[in-house]
Amino acid sequence: AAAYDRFLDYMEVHMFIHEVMDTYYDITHHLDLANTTLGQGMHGIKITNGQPGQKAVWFDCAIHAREWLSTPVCLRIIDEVVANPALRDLADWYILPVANPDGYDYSFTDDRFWRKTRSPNPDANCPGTDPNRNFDFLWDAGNPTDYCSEVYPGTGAFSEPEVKGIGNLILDIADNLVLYVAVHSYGEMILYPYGHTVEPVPNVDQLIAAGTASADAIAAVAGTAYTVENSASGLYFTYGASDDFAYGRGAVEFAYTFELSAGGSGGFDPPASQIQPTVDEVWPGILALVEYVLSN
Ligand code: 0X9
Ligand code: ZN
Repeated sequence: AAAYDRFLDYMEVHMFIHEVMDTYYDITHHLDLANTTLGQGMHGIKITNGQPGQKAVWFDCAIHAREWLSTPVCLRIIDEVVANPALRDLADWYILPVANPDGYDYSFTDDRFWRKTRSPNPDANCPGTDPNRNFDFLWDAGNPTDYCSEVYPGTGAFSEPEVKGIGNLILDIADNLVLYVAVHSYGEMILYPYGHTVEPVPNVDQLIAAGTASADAIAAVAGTAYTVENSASGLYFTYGASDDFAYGRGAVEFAYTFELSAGGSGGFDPPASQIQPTVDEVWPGILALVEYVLSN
């Protein structure tokens, strides 16, 4: 099992994925994703019982570098699914524990609160693109020279190789994919599409019902109250986010962004002691969500 008493750096996450693949070689596959801007491999895992045509569910974590609490949630999902054959009979599981490796590294080495990728910009003082504004669905240039913005969306949709790789893999598996989840921090929210409008989507009732089943399962553990909300009304307006991409491109019927609990001085820097209680309450929420989606 992964360590939940401290935050793992990217090298350690990489090693963990490979340990899991060595131990469970008959039920795991390495995800085929592009290299990062700085040339690092992206390390995600598919866990499957091997039966063709099963429905599939997707989880990615730490697409925002500083949101360290999200990665252990992805690691916990891996630990659960390799240990429980019944979970593999429910669905094929696609899990990407660090979706922005270059930024994640930088948040360990230089700037704890780094959010974006590390791709160069014309302003050398302000590198990086917000990967969660870079997906190819209603991508919006905003102010195209505002490189220093924390939500700078890049020079075009999919300008970031990490984002392009994730987006294209999601489209590749769309026939089987039913659920997309991005794990972020912070806010104790389960957000559903869209981020660009408060107008209800066609299956909004189902999205709320599944999200509420998840929130109820989380609350049952230790009382933490996640709210279930439309992204645009619950948070703010966005374009080019991953959940809206997966939903809007028709890859899934259910798409969510989980915002975990805050911690530390800046909300994004909880102490390591917060990892275990977080994964202990969020895993039941993930399981309830998957069970709801697959039975509806
Ligand atoms: O703004 C974001 O990308 C996410 N919040 S965070 O504080 N982790 O940066 C929320 C994304 C929610 N989804 C959409 N707006 N589509
Ligand atoms: Zn985030």
